[in-house]
Amino acid sequence: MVLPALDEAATLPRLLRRMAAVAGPDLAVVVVDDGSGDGTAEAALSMRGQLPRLRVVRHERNRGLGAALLSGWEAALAQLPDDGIVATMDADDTHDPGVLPGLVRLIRSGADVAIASRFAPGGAELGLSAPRRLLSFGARVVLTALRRVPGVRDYTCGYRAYRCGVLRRALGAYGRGGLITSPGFACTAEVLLKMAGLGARCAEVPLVLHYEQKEGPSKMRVGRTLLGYLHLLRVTRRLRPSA
Ligand SMILES: Nc1nc2c(ncn2[C@@H]2O[C@H](COP(=O)(O)OP(=O)(O)O)[C@@H](O)[C@H]2O)c(=O)[nH]1
Ligand SMILES: [Mg+2]
Repeated sequence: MVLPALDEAATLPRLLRRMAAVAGPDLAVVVVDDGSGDGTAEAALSMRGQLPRLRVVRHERNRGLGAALLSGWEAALAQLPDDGIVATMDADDTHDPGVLPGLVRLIRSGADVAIASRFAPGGAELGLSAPRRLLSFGARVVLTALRRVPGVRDYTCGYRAYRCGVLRRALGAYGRGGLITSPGFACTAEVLLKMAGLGARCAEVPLVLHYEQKEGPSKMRVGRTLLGYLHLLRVTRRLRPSA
């Protein structure tokens, strides 16, 4: 489990407790503290009693979500075989750890990327502002029209599981600096499109996003993420997901 975290000390212990209840104490967790100023790393480490295989990777300065994901994946992949599974989710306790077993089942039954999807039948977004709903819906419509990936409705949710071998192959094919080039949260969609372009099979389970549980401010910068989507459309012009 890889958790990118920027100033999430208030929510991380609660999320990690819920995660341990679902997955058990053997779950390996990598928290990437991306230059937080609120004791995020210490808050995570305080949960090692319940999750002994929890580690923290620290960035001295804030480097952004994409760099945090890459650091977390490298740390996780170093200890996992190709048929292992790496999952990612937000650290703000709006993603239900109860969805995790469904993601793992999808990978075990043949998917390379399993997506917790707000747009799959049974999924929903609760408590999200109108502009934010518009942004995720807009990204869905535009990417479905221009960069459709079979099996995918939700291109931008960060809650996913990846088959390790396929993630490793994507990192090898693009390099660390090439897999993620989009600024802001567009990196989530970029990874998906690039992995699909290498032939990764994608599948979804429904996610009810509990944004009404969000305590602090969102870390998403809307302008930066919009620019990120434009950049993404440019860099994925030649990608052809195989069906
Ligand atoms: N490592 C890292 N994580 C970030 C950064 N920005 C956001 N995050 C994390 O990425 C996840 C998504 O951010 P969040 O505020 O939940 O976005 P929202 O739920 O879409 O409003 C959370 O776990 C954040 O802590 C960043 O610059 N670096
Ligand atoms: Mg979130």
